[in-house]
Parts: sequence; C-alpha cells; structure tokens
Amino acid sequence: MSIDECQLVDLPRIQDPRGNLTYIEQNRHIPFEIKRVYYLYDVPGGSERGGHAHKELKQLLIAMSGSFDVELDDGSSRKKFHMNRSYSGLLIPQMIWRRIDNFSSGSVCMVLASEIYSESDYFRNYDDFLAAVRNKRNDEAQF
Ligand code: T46
Repeated sequence: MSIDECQLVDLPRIQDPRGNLTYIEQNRHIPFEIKRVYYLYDVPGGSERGGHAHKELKQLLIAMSGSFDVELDDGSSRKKFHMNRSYSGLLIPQMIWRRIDNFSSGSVCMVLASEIYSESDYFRNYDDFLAAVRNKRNDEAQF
C-alpha cells in the first residue's frame, strides 16, 4: 500500500439552521463494508494513540469533535493530516503505520472499520512492519 492511497474523503453534509447532518453509507462513501465502529474519547492532553499497522483492516477515521493529528507511514513515505471536521474522513488502507497525537480537549476520534477486532491483524512493532512491507514489495517485484 502506498501513502497516496490514504485520502481525505468529503462526506455529504446537509446544512440546516437547526444543525448540520452528515451520513455515511458503506460501499458508497467508503469502499468497504463496515463491520465495526469504535471511538477514542476522554483522551488526556499529550497522549499518543496508534503506533501500529493493520494487516487487512481498512478504516475511515473522523474527528467527530475537536481535533488531532494523524501521521501515516507506508514504510518509505510519511504524511501528516490535521483532523478537525466532522464531515471529513481519512481513509486508511491496510499496511499503513499510524500515530495519532495532539488531541484537543474534548476531542472524539471515531473509526469505521472493515473488520471485527482481532489482535492478530496488528503489527505493533515497527521493525516487523517494515520487514513485512519489504517482503511484500520483493514478492511483487518478482512478478
Ligand atoms: C486504530 C486507532 C485509531 C478491543 O478489545 N476491541 C477493539 O475494537 C479495539 C479497537 C481495541 N480493543 C482493545 C485492544 C487493547 O487492549 O483495546 C485496547 C486498546 O487498543 P489499542 O491500543 O489498539 O488502541 P489505539 O487507540 O492505539 O488504536 C485503536 C485501534 O486499535 C486502531 O485500529 O486505528 O484506535
């Protein structure tokens, strides 16, 4: 997976004097079926989350409230996103290392995920992640 495949997705917005509304449909606004939703909240200032990559899981990450930074790394390039809009999702494919920090007070990070929870889907060691990326690229170069 390349860092270029990590993209911000503009979600539909129904603007209304009573308050705005955003909706997300699987396989329409995001290119996968949603199997799980989870969210980070009550994050103390200075905390860092993530520090891992997923082998198969794809996700759309949204700042439902407040803001935070997401740094993505495909094993050769890095990109940083500042998330602060509840109508903008960050699409992260599998095999991308992520670090999330700079959480503002009261921020909520919601994730729509393509897989149910499985610890075996994680690389939690950066060197293991890099080795897997290199193996994959070597395999692909042979064909
Ligand atoms: C991600 C970022 C944004 C579960 O039991 N079920 C779950 O669905 C999840 C997501 C986690 N857990 C357990 C596993 C750990 O014992 O909750 C604990 C904390 O998980 P983790 O250290 O992975 O949390 P984060 O915030 O570093 O990462 C999570 C997601 O794991 C990850 O997919 O992209 O949020």
